[in-house]
Amino acid sequence: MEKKKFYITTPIYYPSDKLHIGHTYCTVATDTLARYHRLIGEDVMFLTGTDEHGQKIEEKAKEAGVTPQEFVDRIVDGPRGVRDLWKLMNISNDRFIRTTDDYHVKSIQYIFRKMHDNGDIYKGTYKGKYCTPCESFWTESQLKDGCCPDCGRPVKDAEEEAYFFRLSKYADKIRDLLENTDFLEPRSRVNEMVRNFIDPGLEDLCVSRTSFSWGVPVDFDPGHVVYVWIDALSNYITALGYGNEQYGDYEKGWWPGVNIVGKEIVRFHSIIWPAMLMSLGEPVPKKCFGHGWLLLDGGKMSKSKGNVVDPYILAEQFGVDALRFFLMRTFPFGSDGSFSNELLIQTINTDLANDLGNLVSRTTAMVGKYFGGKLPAARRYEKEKDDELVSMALGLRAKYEDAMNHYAPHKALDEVFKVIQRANKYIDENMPWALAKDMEANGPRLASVLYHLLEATRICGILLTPFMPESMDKLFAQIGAEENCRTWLSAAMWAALDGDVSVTKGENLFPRVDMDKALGELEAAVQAAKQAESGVELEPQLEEKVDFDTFCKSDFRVVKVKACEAVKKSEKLLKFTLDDGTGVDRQILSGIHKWYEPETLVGKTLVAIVNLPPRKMMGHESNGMLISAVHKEKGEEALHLLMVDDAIPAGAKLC
Ligand code: ME8
Repeated sequence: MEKKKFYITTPIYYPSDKLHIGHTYCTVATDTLARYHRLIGEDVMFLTGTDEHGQKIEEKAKEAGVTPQEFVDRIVDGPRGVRDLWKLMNISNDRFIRTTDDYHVKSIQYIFRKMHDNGDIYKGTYKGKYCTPCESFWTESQLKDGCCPDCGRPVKDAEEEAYFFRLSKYADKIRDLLENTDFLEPRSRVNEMVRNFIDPGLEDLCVSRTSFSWGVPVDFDPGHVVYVWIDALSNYITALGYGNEQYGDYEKGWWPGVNIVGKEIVRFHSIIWPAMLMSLGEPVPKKCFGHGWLLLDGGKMSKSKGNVVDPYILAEQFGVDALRFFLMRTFPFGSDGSFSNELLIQTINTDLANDLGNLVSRTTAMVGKYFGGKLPAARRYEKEKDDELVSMALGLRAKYEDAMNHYAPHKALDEVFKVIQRANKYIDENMPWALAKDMEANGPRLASVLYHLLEATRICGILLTPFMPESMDKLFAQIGAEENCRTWLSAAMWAALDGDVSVTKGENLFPRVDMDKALGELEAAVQAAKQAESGVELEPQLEEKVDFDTFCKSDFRVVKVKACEAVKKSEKLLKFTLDDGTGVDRQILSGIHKWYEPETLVGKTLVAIVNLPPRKMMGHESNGMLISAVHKEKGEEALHLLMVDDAIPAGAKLC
């Protein structure tokens, strides 16, 4: 019998900045689901890739003094680039698409022409608003406080000859798709889409640009490039061979697939993308799942928040599987969640070191200690003591399956950990160490207890494989589970392990993390990475995505420099004593020694953000950050502290 096909995709990453833990979250989640579908026996095609065109990339490449192609090549294939990160994170994608790949470009031209020829793309003049960082066109009515409703940044007026896609024609069909099918999940996103976009009336969408050139050219009208979202969304079918000869998989039952996307791009995936497919006469995706955001300090993550959220640093410090697990365990898929290093360490210690790690190490150690590593075949089952654990472990697969099929990996993990916790309790209830005191009388019972623990561990291990593939391989090796005991089928079977199974106590799978030590090491790694990066790439403040409400929480004040000195043993840091109008001196450290001698700053009137959490730098506490302007001068980073009129009193609030 032919296996059921399952096609799953992540949104293709937009390489305008470095990848952060938020992107990693999205791709790890999709990988976990892909691995789950392989585990249950489906034929899986998992696609990821990069979305490489658009005005923003063109601008960034210009800033960096390279061609757009060189710019994206470096981010995608360069050291610590996109491919490297997915390799490190053990992402099991079957295909990787780049929208600059020749076959994709060819398909986009085919798709655009087809939609044009069937009357769904027509020429007109575009007058409206454009958000460059988001590559999104907006109508006046869609703006929020005059700014981009997605990122809150200012938009530009735009007017140019352009092609339009008759999105309005598909409004009723899209409404039907959203409201009357389970295409879009979580269901809360349906309301959002219908209320914000369908109810006010779907307008035709501008789908070509003439003011820049880094995109797929419209082959029948040179000078126009295809709107980057038309280009990017199509990747899900061009990667299967739609409109090109590179792959012949489109017709082979892979499409329609499942699109896993972040909530801010649900609009593109649940309205524009299905409408494009309708126009092409192709089936719409089976599912669009819009997951939530990982937040840092209450806002969406972005590069300028710093390297603490650099997935490389976290994976290198805590291990890939621990990081993968944390992302799936802690944040309900579909909702936003607040990331913190402390939470990551707590999760590793509680779930992995204490619960799972202890279960494995205690069980394997006891089989070693009491039976020399090989269980004897003689057993004594005690119904009232064993039944609960056995039935919980046997019932686990169904609960797990239900959660995974409903895109709720966090719930699946909840169920697995209930069994792990029950198994640890079973050790305490049955006290193997007490049984071992009289091996002659209790040997068969002790063997039975340990076998049950191995079996419960084995079942949990199978179900944890999509989350932590490498560690579960190690776990199976320790508990003596051969290939046939690692299958989906055997996850609903008791006594799959040989009666006289051999066990090896191996390395500790998940060592406990010392919170303070780890936080210190993390900070050092972050600083080292920043140092390595500084001068190589300027952090452009314009690229920061901060929504308006978050921005309003920032407290900027005028401050006067009472004293300023260089920090000993630091080449960069200056220590400021500031009058901030409160009557109590404020201390701020700033890495600007390269540009200023401390004595020249005494008496100056500056601007600082004063409500950041305190930070320790070289043993000194810093309470806020001085604001400066940075730019590049002859390839070198230049910095100017923001100085304001001395007539403004200390403590004056900037708003
Ligand atoms: O959107 N938390 O690319 P992208 C959770 N190229 N998910 C996050 C996140 C966060 N803090 N930050 C980003 C694009 N993501 C387009 C997609 S698909 C045809 C084109 C997620 O690099 C984000 O929601 O901006 C998206 O799903 C993915 O990372 C890539 O984001």
